[in-house]
Amino acid sequence: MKPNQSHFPENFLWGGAIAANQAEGAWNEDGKGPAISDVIRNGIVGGTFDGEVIDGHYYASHEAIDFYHHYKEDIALFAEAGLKCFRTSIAWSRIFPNGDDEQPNEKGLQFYDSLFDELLKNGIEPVITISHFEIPLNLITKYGGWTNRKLIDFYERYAVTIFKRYKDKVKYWMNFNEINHFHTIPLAAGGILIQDEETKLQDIYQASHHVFVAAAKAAKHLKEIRPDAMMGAMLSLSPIYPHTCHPESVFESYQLRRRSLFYSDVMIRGTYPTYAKRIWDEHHINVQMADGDLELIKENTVDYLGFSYYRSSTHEAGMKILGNTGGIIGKDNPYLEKTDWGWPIDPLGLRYVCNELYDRYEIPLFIVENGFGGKDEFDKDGKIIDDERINYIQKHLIQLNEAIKDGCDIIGYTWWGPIDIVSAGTGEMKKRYGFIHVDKDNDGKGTLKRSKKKSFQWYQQVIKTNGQSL
Ligand code: BGP
Repeated sequence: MKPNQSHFPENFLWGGAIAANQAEGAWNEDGKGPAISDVIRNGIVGGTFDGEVIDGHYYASHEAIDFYHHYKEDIALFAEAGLKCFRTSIAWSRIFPNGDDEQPNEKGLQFYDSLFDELLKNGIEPVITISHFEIPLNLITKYGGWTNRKLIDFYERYAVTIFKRYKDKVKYWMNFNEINHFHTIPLAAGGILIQDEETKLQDIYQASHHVFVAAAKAAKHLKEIRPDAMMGAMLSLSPIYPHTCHPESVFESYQLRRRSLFYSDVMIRGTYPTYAKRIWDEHHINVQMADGDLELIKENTVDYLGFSYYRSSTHEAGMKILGNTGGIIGKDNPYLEKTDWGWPIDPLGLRYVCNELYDRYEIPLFIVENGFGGKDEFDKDGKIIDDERINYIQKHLIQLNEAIKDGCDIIGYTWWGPIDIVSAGTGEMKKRYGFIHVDKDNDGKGTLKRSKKKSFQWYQQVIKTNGQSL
């Protein structure tokens, strides 16, 4: 890109993003309690829920890449790459091991003090997700997850604790990771154990309401504790294209898309969208609300919209429409190449979605996840030449630059998994996203040694030139 073609703003937040449960490991150290992610086999979100840790089974989150003990060395590499920001989550179960404890776990708090200090020392701005697929297990087994209104109080206590503790270290927050996945992975995203398909949507919308109230309370506290802090929503917002131009296909895709924006509509506009009534009526859903809930939601909206973008999806008339969804692939799109995991590669879709979201909400957008999950091999010289990954990111960043030129206010971009981490969907290590390789395989074997891939230097250049080297 020639200098005059790059439109990334001066203070653009170039970064990387991970989640505690996919990276930290140390699942039962220093007082941490078990979280949902610690008892799912064959995946962090998509596998089998054991309900407790069963001896002899391998749980990918237990060691992960042991970021808990390696963060200093990892942050040194992030700093060398030139990251301006780093997104991670706080593990709720480190701070409140059972979720309903009266007092926080001091050792858990200390860990994040050290982590944030290390980032700041290296000139890297922390961007923090409060809850990323990692609800303390007790809140699920004892209370039934977010379907229970009590979770609002537990989350509020947790949020206030971390806001007070880290107010001088963290400015950028996100309330929940991808809660629109309540519809596709209700257990991992919302601690919702679906007992009965008949009442599934009732449970999901009730849980969603609780999450909206909790998010509003958190936003309110944050502004009181640190007025210049920024609270964001974080959703999975892949665009949905009609598979054909048949009007039914076009209309259903539009309808599906509107419904997949339900969560951002509520958290950004502060009101339930008009289409909610029809969904609720048709599915006999009755959402219980307490006095004052709607006012609270109205008065405490988010400051920016964070979202993940990996791929687009297509919809054909007559395909089952869930009440709402995000991140599904839908019908095969013959125009797009796919990753080894079958995810369609669609850089223009990123420009499309930025324009769509900015037109709808007119608040800053932050791409907090984008990346290429692929298999990496060392070549005969002991190097990983990950040109496919570079290609993927480059094409997406070029489209992001176009979206900025289109007029969208985009404040940052965080590469998903700057260092290889455990895949949320499958629990594999083999599905790698990083520009830093970690020596660990799917069975948990390996030295955990970190090494740079070709994409390390490439991204370093991109950041250094503020996108001009693209
Ligand atoms: C998002 C999640 C992440 C992450 C990513 C990639 O939905 O927020 O936690 O893992 O998807 O998915 P996967 O790890 O399954 O490749």
